[in-house]
Amino acid sequence: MHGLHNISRGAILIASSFVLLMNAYAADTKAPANDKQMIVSAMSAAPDKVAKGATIMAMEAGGKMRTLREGTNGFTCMPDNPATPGPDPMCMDKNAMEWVHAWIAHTAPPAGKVGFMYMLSGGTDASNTDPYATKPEPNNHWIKTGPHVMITGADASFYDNYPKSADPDTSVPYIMFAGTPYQHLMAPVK
Ligand SMILES: [Cu+2]
Repeated sequence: MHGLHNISRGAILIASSFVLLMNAYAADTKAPANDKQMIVSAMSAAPDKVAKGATIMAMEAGGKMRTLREGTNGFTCMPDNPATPGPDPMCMDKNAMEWVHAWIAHTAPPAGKVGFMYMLSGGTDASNTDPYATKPEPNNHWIKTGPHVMITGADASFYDNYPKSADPDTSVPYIMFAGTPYQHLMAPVK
């Protein structure tokens, strides 16, 4: 009787710590969004009229892109990436899209293709020094930037005009990922 009592107590303890573990997991993992939610998220990155004409694409596991809606104006909007802590939807022109593809694929961005990107939904956080960091670490200079636009793929001489500190003042223009193939201008709009 005693033995059985102990076993069931143990089972309850295991079950309740499992529930705690699952709650902790749920708390720092965003629920997967459906297509409609992803379109709303993606469109929040650009001014209304730009977002309305844009193609909407979502990144699937493994970096594969899926088209949620075809557009007409040459812009592509992508919803918040749930793998990163802050909201980071973005809307970009064709050259910036090629730049993003290069970044995801760890390849060199195409030369001579300056790109433009909106990230108007704000609250974006990222490592300012590691293009592939997904969460804050002791030495990866995790920073937050409000609503901003970005210039990608410009010549080094363009980026040399702006601060390249690892811990920049994000309320004024600065260079993210300075000194890497993915350095780009971050310019706040508010
Ligand atoms: Cu940005």
